[in-house]
Amino acid sequence: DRIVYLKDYRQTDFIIESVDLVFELGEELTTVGSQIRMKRRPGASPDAPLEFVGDGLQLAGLALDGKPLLPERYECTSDHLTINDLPADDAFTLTIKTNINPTANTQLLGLYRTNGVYSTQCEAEGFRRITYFYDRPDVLTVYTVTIIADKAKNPLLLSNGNLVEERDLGDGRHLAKWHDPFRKPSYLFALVAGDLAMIEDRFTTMSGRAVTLRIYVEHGKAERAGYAMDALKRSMKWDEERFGREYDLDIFMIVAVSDFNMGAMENKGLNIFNDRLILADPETATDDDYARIEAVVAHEYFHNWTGNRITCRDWFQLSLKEGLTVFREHEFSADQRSRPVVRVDEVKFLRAHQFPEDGGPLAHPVRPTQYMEIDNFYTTTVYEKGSEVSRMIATLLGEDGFRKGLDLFFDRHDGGAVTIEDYLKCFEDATGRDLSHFALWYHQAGTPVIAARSSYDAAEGRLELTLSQHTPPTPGENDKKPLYIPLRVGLISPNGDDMEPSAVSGGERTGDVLHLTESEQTFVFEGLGAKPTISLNRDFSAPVRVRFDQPREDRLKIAGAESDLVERWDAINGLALEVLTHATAAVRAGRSVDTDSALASILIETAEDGELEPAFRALALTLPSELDIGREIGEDVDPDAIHLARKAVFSAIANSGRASFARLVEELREDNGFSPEAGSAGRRALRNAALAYLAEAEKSPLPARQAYDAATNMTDMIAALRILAHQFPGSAETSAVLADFRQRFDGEPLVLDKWFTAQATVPGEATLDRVAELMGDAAFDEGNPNRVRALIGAFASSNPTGFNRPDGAGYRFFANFILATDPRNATLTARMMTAMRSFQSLEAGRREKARAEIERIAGQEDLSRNLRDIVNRMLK
Ligand code: B3K
Ligand code: ZN
Repeated sequence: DRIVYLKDYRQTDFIIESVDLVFELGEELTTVGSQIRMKRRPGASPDAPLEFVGDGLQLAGLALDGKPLLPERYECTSDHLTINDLPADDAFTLTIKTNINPTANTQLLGLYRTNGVYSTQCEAEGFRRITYFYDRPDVLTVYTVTIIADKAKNPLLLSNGNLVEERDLGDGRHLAKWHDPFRKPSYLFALVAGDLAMIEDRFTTMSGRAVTLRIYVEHGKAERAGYAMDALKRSMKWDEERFGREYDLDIFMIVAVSDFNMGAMENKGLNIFNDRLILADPETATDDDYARIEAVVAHEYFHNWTGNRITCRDWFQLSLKEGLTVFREHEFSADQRSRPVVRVDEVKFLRAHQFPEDGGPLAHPVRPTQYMEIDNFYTTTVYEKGSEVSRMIATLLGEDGFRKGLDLFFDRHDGGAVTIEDYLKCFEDATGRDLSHFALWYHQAGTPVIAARSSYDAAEGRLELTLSQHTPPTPGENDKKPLYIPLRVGLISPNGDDMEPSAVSGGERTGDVLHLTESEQTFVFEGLGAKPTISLNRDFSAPVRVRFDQPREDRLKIAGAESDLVERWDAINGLALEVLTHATAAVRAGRSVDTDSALASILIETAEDGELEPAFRALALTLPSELDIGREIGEDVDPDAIHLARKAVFSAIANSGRASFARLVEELREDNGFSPEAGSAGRRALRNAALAYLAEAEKSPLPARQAYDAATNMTDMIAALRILAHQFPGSAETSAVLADFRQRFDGEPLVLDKWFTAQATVPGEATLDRVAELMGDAAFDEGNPNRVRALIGAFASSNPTGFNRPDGAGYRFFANFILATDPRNATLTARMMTAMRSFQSLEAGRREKARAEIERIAGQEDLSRNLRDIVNRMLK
């Protein structure tokens, strides 16, 4: 299999001036006509052939300036088209016809038809499944798209840009023609045809232009698109206010489809979404769904500037658009909701997904230098770590400096396809700060570990803080260099206020940010009237692990009173992890679990603290998951021991806080209707977290059963159902509620996904059989990625005891599923396979059984390139 290297990048020999596409849509036979106006690039060799790529294509015609090309002039297979003897200087027009079958396209990449709707997914390399082309992000051109289709079945014909023509063809078919004035790469091309419902709204941009907004969804679901529309308008406004970015076409459309490989896609003027990220109402969507919808609608919209107007030169630069857009999305969410709560969620996500990626066999830099399959690089490293890197630039330059740099980026590179170096250069030029050392964040993989030690000289009022950094080796990269790390550090006085030293030496300090640039550095703080409590990495200013052997009383102080809520949560979480890992060790050693009462007190006090917002209290009250504990332990992991230990700690907290939990459940009852707004969501989160403890303390399914019956929204309903399924498996109440839910939401696949997941994640050996049984449920559809992820994906990635059954049956089942599904949808199987990437951290028995199954997959001959790439790297 071919490997693509960054160092091999070179420009194309030909330039495309414009392309005209004509689609005659047929369910099993769609013909695609492509008329490309092009010319040789000045300076390119006069006899270089034209080399286009395809993927599984069938050529149905080829002409140059209107005359059919003789076979000796070209060479064509299903995956490439090479044409010789093209004009040295003159412009020419190439006409290519291909035949494709959208119904047979189960990969959901290129043009596919499911559920009666034609839609496309072209990023990263899907356009080549439609026609032969320069399917690469640095070839930008103007598209005109004509769609012809049966009118009764496809009243709706959409593509990028503006509608310029629409007419009946008289034979039952009709035609629509779209023109997108903005030059774009092929990965942003989109087409949708079918019969859908629509909601419409308007937005007036800051310069006074009226933009029509439309969201298309399945018939009968239009009322569920309102929240997405609201989120879209808020995103448009926010991007104007915060970054001065205005929308540029007269219409912005979103289409929700039910069969989609990922979350959503930012096609110019025509975003295509997984319907689970559009559809919401109180009865069918949870608060988390609302938050995701808001974030993803914003994310895809923000791509219009960061990704579409300025795109990537090549796919190695993917984080140029993704990391930056995630950062913009995070800032938007922080402004719409509670900033510290949003930040804590980001930290949790990064630690749960990106850190393990960075510490495992699939580790790669934010800007990789090689790939076998680019689809496998849409990772948490490229996205979330990439976002953290942009956040660190903002931390180093300040909000104004960051804005200046970004303004320059938009000015300088609008309409371009650029690199991460181009991006960094804008911040350097706008602020005068040298970012050459900082740039290493893009090129070096692995999560840095910062070790800290401190000493305080009371007589001198001087604190010395020594920080050292070390990045563990990652595959193919043993030798790590010190990074440029901005670390926000708080010094807290005995009475809880922040202290400001009279002088700081040992390295640069801007505001409360220490610039850690060496492998070891000692910062000296002078003029401190009392011994401070040190709070490291406030607001999670750098994506690092911190090892700081801090006295327990300091950690308790941070957990109880730190003004930076992110650090406060982290201290609470750290105490919980410590208790839970000790408890796990005790279980494995056959000792009884020592359930620390300091932890229980701090959790209960925080949960009851009316000064704090409920969403934060809910975060504090929720114990780290079994997966979190496994990651903290890191090696020789025994999921069963973790499960027992967590259960014991959970139960002890439940018992000691029983009265408080009962009170919270009572007080937080909300009677005046549902609002998806963050404050109400926080109250529901706190109440449901308390309910889980209360049910445990009462050793009874009744409180959850009552909550289920009383629930008036999906958040409360699914929370109650989960408590029953996870804490009271096999009880009569649990069976009754599971059956009720199944029947009540029959015909609502997105809601039943929650039902699948709640059951697939029930701890214990018995779940495997239940998952296998659920595959036979009428609502399960192995061709639909949402269903597959909700049931099998959740089982593999979020059920440590069930999936890692000591007998290896979980792995065998999963491997069989992956092998059976790979031919159908390789993007999906490769992505799901990463659930096993941390198998080396398991205890030896499970580890070897897991390895054997991964090896069994790797031993098959006809694996997709996607899956082959993942299993090969996992086994290296
Ligand atoms: N850019 C798309 C992701 C495409 C994934 C291709 N395998 C959505 C997003 O990040 O906004
Ligand atoms: Zn994106």
